[in-house]
Amino acid sequence: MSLHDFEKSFQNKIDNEIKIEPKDWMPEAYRKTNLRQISQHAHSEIVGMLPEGNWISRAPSLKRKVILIAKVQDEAGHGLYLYAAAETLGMSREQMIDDLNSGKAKYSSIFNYPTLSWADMGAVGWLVDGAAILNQVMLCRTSYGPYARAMVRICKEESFHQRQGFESLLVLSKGTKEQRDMCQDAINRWWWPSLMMFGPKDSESTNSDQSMKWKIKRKTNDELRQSFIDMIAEQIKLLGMTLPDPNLKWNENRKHYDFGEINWEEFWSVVKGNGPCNKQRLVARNKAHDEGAWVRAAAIAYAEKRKNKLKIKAA
Ligand code: BYC
Repeated sequence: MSLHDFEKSFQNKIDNEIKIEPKDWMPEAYRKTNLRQISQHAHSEIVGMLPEGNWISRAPSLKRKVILIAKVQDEAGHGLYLYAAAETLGMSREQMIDDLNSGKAKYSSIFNYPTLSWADMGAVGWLVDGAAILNQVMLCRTSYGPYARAMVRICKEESFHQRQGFESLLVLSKGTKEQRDMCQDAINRWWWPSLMMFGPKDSESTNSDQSMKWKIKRKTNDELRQSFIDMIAEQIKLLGMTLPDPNLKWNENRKHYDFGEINWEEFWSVVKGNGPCNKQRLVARNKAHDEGAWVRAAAIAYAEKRKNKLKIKAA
């Protein structure tokens, strides 16, 4: 078969909703795009543990502490499923982690913002996990098999994360004036960065067109962002709080909420490494990696020992 035939049969599979599997032929650019997106996604889950981990020791009750620990552990699990999916595309986990720790690899802009109060745990759950899940429900149907299957498991946990975030804010919204103020302040600070999670506007999105043709993405950045705004603009009414956007208004013609301009300068500055916590996040990841060296060495030594034992048994 010629290269043209391979490409044709590959696109046919995509058009007919047949998943692409690791051993199937795929265009090099498809492999690279998936590797880029899945590894960035894995890094986001791992770095995403830091802003929430910050509050584990200060959770206001045992119940909240247990929930938060479980949630942070879930994020670690999501990172591991995703690294495993990315490894099927030919890059080692060590290389991916080196790229994260050296600052070469991207991860979601959202995790470069600080978590300043307890209400931030609710706002992260409701808004950040809420944005993540809209994107990830779409990714359950992505064309690359290992990524789609990882997403199914992740989405089950993520929807629980979002509900617990909302419930936590609901309690604060019915509390004292200080608690209500803290709730509103957290929403004010996390709203715009959450909208940036969906990526640049479609007109500025370099990867979207090709990723839509390959069904890596099924919806564009702007489509998902609009669904998120429509959902949150309704849910916030239940909290009795407001979103910090004077231009947020239901548009009867479009059947969607209109919203104000996102600060794209801020978004690109954060993506390029100049957000409020970029440096802090990389320092924390590098420290954890260095301090975990003995665990990796012990795991390798144990695996070797087991292998030798099995060899002796077989002989
Ligand atoms: N932050 O062409 P575009 C979670 C980059 S974590 C940083 O539209 P694409 C959770 C983009 O990489 C969930 N960079 O890109 C964990 C590209 O640069 P490169 C994280 C961004 O890939 C703990 C350039 O901008 N979710 O749930 O077609 C606690 C142009 O953009 C961002 C995922 O990772 C950003 N926000 O679309 C709580 C979902 N946006 O790579 C919660 C998987 C864009 O060409 N990823 N860039 O140098 C995706 O669905 C897509 O990658 C995106 C972007 C929609 C994010």
